[in-house]
Amino acid sequence: MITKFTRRALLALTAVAIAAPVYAVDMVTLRLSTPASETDQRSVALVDVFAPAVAAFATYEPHYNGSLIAQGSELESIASGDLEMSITSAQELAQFFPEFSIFATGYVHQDAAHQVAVFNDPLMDAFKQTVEDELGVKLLAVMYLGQRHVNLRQSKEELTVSTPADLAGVNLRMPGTDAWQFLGKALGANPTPMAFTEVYTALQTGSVDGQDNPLPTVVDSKFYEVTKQIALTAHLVDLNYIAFSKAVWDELSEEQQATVQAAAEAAAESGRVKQLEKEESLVSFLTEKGLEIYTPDLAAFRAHVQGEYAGSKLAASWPEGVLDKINGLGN
Ligand code: KDO
Repeated sequence: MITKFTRRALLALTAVAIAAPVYAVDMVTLRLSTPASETDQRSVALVDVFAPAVAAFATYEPHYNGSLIAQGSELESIASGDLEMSITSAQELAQFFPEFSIFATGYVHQDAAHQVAVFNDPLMDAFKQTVEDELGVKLLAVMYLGQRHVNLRQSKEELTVSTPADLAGVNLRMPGTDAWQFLGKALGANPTPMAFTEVYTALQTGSVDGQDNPLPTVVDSKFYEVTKQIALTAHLVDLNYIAFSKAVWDELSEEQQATVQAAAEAAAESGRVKQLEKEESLVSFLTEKGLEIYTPDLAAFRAHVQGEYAGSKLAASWPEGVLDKINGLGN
């Protein structure tokens, strides 16, 4: 089911991309747009692992910090033939296909390995096929972003986060799609939609009270300079998908397609390993920077978040039985 964009509009976009290929057959340029920085582990993995693997027939051209396409518009750009790649999220896909919100739901994915098992399981086939058929986008591999936690400007003395009730009235920046905003409310906060590239300044000036992201992002984007505490809510084991233009894919030989697929999987694996290492080591780095880091009442957060999703409009879009299958792939 498509919500924000009509099926006809999507087909028109993908028709343009298919009818007007602008790529040389022997050498293609693969522009990737992401709000992430150049030093984010996903960006690094794509440059270090993906780019050299496809170099015989493709020039990889990344654009960081949302400098080419604004966060959230990348999928439309791929569909219309204006972009070849992005690191997209389930939340962004849910704007087109609400059933993707299942992968953006709090406390569903358990860890990085669970994400991979889910992505490679036959349960994903219908999801991937819909995106390919209706948006002209191939989802090649799943990238690990990490466990998202609540990161606030207030000190722990000013506000200690034990349960969702403690986040009442807290102006928490979340990315600007429905699935993200729902998660922010489910956490008990007052979510404020905002592009990633604006978060540092918003924290600095106090136009928001906090943000949620994994520890490697807090460090990479220097949010620790403008915040005082992190409550380790682990409310979302967050993922991104390597999104690739189907129109470009169809220009490639079978051998080149296999190379692109393998390169994407290898980059995702490399980024995952490094991101997991960073998550392990960064608590001490952030503590040294003066942040108070502590674990709230996780059972209370989990129960509250799961209660908010149960019976929600989002949950109504999830295909029958998929949540059970996802849970069955976990520990
Ligand atoms: C963010 O905007 O908070 C977020 O973490 C959402 C992710 O889906 C991803 O887009 C990420 O930003 C960017 O890649 C920047 O790291």
